[in-house]
Amino acid sequence: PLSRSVSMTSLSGLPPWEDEGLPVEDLLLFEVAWEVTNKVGGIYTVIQTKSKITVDEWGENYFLMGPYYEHNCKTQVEVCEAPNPAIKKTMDCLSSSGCQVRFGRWLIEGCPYVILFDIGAAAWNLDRWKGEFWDTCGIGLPFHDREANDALIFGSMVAWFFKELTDQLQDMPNVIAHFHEWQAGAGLILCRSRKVPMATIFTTHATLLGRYLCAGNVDFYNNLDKIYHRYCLERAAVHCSHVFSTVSQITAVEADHILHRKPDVVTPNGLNVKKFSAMHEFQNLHSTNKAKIQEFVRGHFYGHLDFNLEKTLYFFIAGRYEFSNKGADIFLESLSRLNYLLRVHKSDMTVVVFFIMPAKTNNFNVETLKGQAVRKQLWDTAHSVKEKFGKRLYESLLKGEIPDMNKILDRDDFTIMKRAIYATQRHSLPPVTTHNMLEDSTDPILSNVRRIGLFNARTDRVKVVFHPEFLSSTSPLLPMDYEEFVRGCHLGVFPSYYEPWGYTPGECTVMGIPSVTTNLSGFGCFVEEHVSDPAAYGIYIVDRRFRAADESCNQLTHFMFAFCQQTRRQRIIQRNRTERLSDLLDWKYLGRVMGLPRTGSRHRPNPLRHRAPPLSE
Ligand code: G6P
Ligand code: 1S3
Repeated sequence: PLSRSVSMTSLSGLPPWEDEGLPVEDLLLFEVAWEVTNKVGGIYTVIQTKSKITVDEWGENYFLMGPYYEHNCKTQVEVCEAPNPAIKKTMDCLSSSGCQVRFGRWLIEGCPYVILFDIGAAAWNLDRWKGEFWDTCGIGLPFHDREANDALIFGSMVAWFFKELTDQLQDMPNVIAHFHEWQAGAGLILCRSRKVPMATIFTTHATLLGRYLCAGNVDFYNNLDKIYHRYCLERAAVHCSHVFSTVSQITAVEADHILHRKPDVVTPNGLNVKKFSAMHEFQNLHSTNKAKIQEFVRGHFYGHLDFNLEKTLYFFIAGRYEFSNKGADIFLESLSRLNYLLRVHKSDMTVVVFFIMPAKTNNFNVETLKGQAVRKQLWDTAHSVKEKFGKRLYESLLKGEIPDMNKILDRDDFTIMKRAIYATQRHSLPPVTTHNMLEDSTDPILSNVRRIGLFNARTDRVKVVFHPEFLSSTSPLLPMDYEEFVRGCHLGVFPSYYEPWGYTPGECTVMGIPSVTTNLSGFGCFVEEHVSDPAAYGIYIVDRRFRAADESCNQLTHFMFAFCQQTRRQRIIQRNRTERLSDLLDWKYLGRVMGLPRTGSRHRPNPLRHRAPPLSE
């Protein structure tokens, strides 16, 4: 049976349960990750987005395992009894030995079963488990590394669970467990060293060393004591697993060099794509959400609104604030060049660029809030004058007269309007940041804005708005959630340096919004491989691998400048094309086609492997 075999693939290259026709009922599938019900970064998105399609296929035989946190459990999980008797017995066994394990349904699409392990309640075992781990694989975890210690407690409980479970199950059903990232690695190492009869998969979403080496501005020396043992854990998990996978080809190369094992399979990250019944609904959504962004811009740039909003484009970068890993450095440099180009070419286009990256702040700043208040006041004034105007016009028409337009508004009305206009005068430029920054003088975005001088002057064709907080529909400033905001923008710019996959450009794609990515991001490489003319489909790939930084900046500038020269019609056509790529990123497709389109006749042909006609067609 599968659980006793070492190889997860057969001669045909298919997984044994497909090749041998092993029914799903004879298998139990577990996914183990620190981010199950616990959002830290991208792994949460991976698991959450593919849960529906996995439940559709595996039904009652699919379980997620993660750490128990009271708040996460209370807000996301419907606790219930485990319906599978073997799992229930296993949980009872752990509980009677002093561990706390919860079972329930995670309230996301598909409602998968979750098994959550209480790390705190089992912490009294830590010293013993550390000793056992050392005896097993010679990896010692230092006292002060809380994250690694928690990972070991989690792993020890998971391994204990699988030992008990497979004892209960005897031969059937077989157990497959998929572990994600080094935090789940200890469980895998322990299962293998204890010869638990199960098949194991290990996926790394980034390598520890890769991330440290690329970040550049990380305090390397003061983190040295956290790196080596974590690296050992990661590497041991990689080598212990039956099947090792990464989320992209670029991380596969990194893993081969840094972890010394070539991944057996690359499993690109997908999304749960929702199609609208009306084909052009996403274009309408662009329009309505752009209108909301325009309202914000009207307030933020009050007194300086001498640019045409009909000829204004909205670009943005968003994500964790890793200045150089996420490419905010080359983005700013390219914006300065774009500003220059638009000015010398006397372009009538304006670009408003949003940086949505959370930093330490002390709430919104007064100038930004005032902007929205001034806009509101102008709106109220216009509204009350309009009411008066309408009433007088109506009265006059009732008398059968066309009113004298020069007299329909009186002196008071003009006074109110003049006062409202005077209130829009300002003596400072529209602010670059929307919040009071706690580390204003050393903040990397602000420091670079100061260096390149993009201060939102009237002559600037590129304006910058740094919103150092994630978006929320309850914000008094820009009341939109992230999805609405993305839909309202024209271009997402993500010129990352270290990005094993990178969900942000993919999220733009499925919403029909063009984006910029790089050939150092997993997503960028994936698109380069599967779409022959990515730019025509609204995915611009900056070469950060084979070009010097200055050349990459020029390329990015060129992409943005060319984008600014498109007509509205061309943008609409391009958005339609971008949206057509959604299928390629859908788990429905990626979850099934393990080898991707190029690998064989089982897979449907990829319609995107041909050149697209020019945008005017
Ligand atoms: C969508 C709407 C159109 C609108 C256009 C604006 O396609 O359906 O009605 O004109 O967006 O596009 P733009 O690129 O100028 O924001
Ligand atoms: C990682 O999360 P991150 O933002 O730390 O995993 C994500 C999911 O696989 C991936 O998209 C991202 O590039 C990695 O960096």
